[in-house]
Amino acid sequence: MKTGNAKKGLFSRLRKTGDALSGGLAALMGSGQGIFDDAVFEALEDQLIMTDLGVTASGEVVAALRRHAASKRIENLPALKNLLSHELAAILGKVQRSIDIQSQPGTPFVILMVGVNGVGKTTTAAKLAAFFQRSERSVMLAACDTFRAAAIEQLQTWGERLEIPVIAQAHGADAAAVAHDAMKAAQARKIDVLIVDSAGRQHVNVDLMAQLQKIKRVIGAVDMAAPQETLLVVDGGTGQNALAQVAAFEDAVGPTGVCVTKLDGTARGGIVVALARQCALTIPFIGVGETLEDLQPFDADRFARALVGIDS
Ligand SMILES: Nc1nc2c(ncn2[C@@H]2O[C@H](COP(=O)(O)OP(=O)(O)OP(=O)(O)O)[C@@H](O)[C@H]2O)c(=O)[nH]1
Ligand SMILES: [Mg+2]
Repeated sequence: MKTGNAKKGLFSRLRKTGDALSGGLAALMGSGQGIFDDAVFEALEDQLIMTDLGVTASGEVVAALRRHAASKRIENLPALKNLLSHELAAILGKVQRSIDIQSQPGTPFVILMVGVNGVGKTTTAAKLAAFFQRSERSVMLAACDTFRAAAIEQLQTWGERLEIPVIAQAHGADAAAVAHDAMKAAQARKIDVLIVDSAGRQHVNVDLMAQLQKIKRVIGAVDMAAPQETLLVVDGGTGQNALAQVAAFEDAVGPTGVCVTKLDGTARGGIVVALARQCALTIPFIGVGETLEDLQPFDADRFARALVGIDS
């Protein structure tokens, strides 16, 4: 993916949130004529909460803007957007992290995908495979969702499109046994990156967590250092429930990072700020569409600008 396109892409992909915030800000500027009184600040805080930024982060951001406005007049809409994006970027910067693939021949870098049902685990696994392929890494997929009937075929279809091997067993097989097979196969074939898909159920489902723990144990038994990453996938449109999902998975399987998907389909992209503010986990990638190219390494500054509707 070319960087220039990616830059343009993010603004248009986050357009729903960008338009929502930017429209709200324009209305505020109109009403306050650049003079920000309490009523305008309160309205701004409401706008931020509406995009799912969360009450805490919205309050902090508005407090910072208040401090700024006290010392300097905010002249126009671009100035307000700039200030706001700057404040958001300060929060988001803390969770930006790129995944550094360190692998030796015969010791694959293992990424385990986890998350509740329907959030985009399998699609994100395929997008990640394409991402690492673009940097000349050999990739293998493991179909450890043996729970949902069509899950194995879904991953195999991605594997065919990407021309990468998919290790699978029959529907209903022990997911941990598939993980074990995949580890052995990836080692034998000297694969750089093994991406392990898993089944999704609700985060309160005890069986799901037990199965994920078993998958992790089996992977770790083959290579103590693996899985190097356990990525929790959350749907950006789920709202504040995403925070509950993070808490449940943190307790059960200790994710190393969060991938927030479907940010193209929601006007509530502020959830990423809420996650950044309230969770200890980093955000290496975001999903902004259904195709293989629609996965982007998370860039705090660019994301903050797109969120407030700045096209840059
Ligand atoms: N618009 C949009 N759709 C996405 C994105 N990521 C995934 N999807 C779609 O979301 C739907 C579910 O994706 P899956 O990858 O099957 O989700 P999953 O978590 O593996 O689902 P289960 O295996 O049933 O738990 C599919 O239709 C995907 O195309 C995204 O970033 N944007
Ligand atoms: Mg799936």
